[in-house]
Amino acid sequence: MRTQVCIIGGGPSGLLLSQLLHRKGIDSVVLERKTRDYVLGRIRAGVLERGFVELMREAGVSQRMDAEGYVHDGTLIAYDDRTFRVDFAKLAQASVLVYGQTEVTRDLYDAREAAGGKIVFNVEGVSIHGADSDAPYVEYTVAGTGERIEADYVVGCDGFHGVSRQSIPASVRREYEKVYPFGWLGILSETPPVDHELIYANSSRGFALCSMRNANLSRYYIQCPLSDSPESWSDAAFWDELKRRIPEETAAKLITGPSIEKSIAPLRSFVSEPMRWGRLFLCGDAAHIVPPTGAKGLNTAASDIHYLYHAMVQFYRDGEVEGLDRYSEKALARVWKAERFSWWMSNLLHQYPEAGAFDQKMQRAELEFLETSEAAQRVMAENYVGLPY
Ligand code: RFL
Ligand code: PHB
Repeated sequence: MRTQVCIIGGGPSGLLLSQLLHRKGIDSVVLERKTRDYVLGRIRAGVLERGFVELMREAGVSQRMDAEGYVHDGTLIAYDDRTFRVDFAKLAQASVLVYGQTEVTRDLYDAREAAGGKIVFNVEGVSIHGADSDAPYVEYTVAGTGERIEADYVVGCDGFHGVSRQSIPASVRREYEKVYPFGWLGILSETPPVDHELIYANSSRGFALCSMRNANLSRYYIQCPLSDSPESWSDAAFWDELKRRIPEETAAKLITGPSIEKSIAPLRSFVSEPMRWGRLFLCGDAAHIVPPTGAKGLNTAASDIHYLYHAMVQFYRDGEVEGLDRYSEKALARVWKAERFSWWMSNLLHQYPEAGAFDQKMQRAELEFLETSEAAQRVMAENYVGLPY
């Protein structure tokens, strides 16, 4: 088989790129290791930056998102017995949209299928060859049969555990990593959200986040030790712990119910440079990971897609390779700023087991400064709604 762009990974990055390219008449094939239902069963991001929203519109898949997404003009931050609001609309003249990654991915699958897009599910043993030549190709097996796809370019959208990053020789790759000494235990429940905005809470018992998907679907997280397992947390124990970590008046109005999903995510900051090697490009979690605290993971994947999509259009339309040549540099410049913001917000809100009395005072001073300084809140607002592409 031959295509113009072979995309490895059918998560949001791969599907969005495939759909955007399709709209410009550029052909692609998406190879996905799992099934569509499996991908849609992963509960992940919930907050979309304006740049992501624009890309979905450009991809022609924004109808449901525009109708059902919730515009958030600010967020609440709670610590001790205090709560303050960071007003995105006032400080950054922008907002974010609450619309789940599951829905984004579903809309993209529907659009690719409606357009007859080629997505191969259940692929195994994907390997990339000749990325440093003019004739790259990808090999894989599906249902026991070996297949080969020749392409102009290969794009690795296969997440943190994919094969694409590993296909770049170790002598070329430079990796930067920070692993945090805790995880997030998250639950999804068919209950109304406790507030119409998100609440990020720093409590002496650990971080908590009240988030949502829609008017009757809530998403809550609490910081937990990495040694915990979801099975060791009953729903009742989760709700009790969450209530202890959020402001009293919020806890009093929290509506609880059975969880319909419960999982633990480790927190990690990670960047692999460069994001291009020959004719192989990396996008999204394949190249970088952020802790979820600033809601930047999916959004940073989208900014990679933005740069690569425009570079590919420039190449196929005008024969111009400048955008492709500068992809890694441009994407990484924005990636590192999202890394900085997520790291800062994680440090601000979690209890670190190794933190001494001095570190605790620093965290408290930072929270008080953020509460009282409009300049500090503007910095947060600008980053939260998403830096310009
Ligand atoms: P994905 O979503 O991991 O998709 C990669 C796809 O590639 C497939 N794959 C392969 N296919 C073929 N061959 C192989 N060898 C393959 N290896 C892997 C996988 O099956 C998969 O379908 O990466 P992508 O597309 O780059 O998207 C990235 C986002 O999923 C991720 O950044 C976000 O979910 C992170 N994230 C959040 N991001 C936000 O912007 N806002 C948020 O509010 C937010 N909250 C979160 C999050 C991530 C979380 N977890 C669980 C990690 C909350 C959580 C709890
Ligand atoms: C979520 O709703 O899953 C969510 C929201 C905000 C974050 C992280 C996750 O910072």
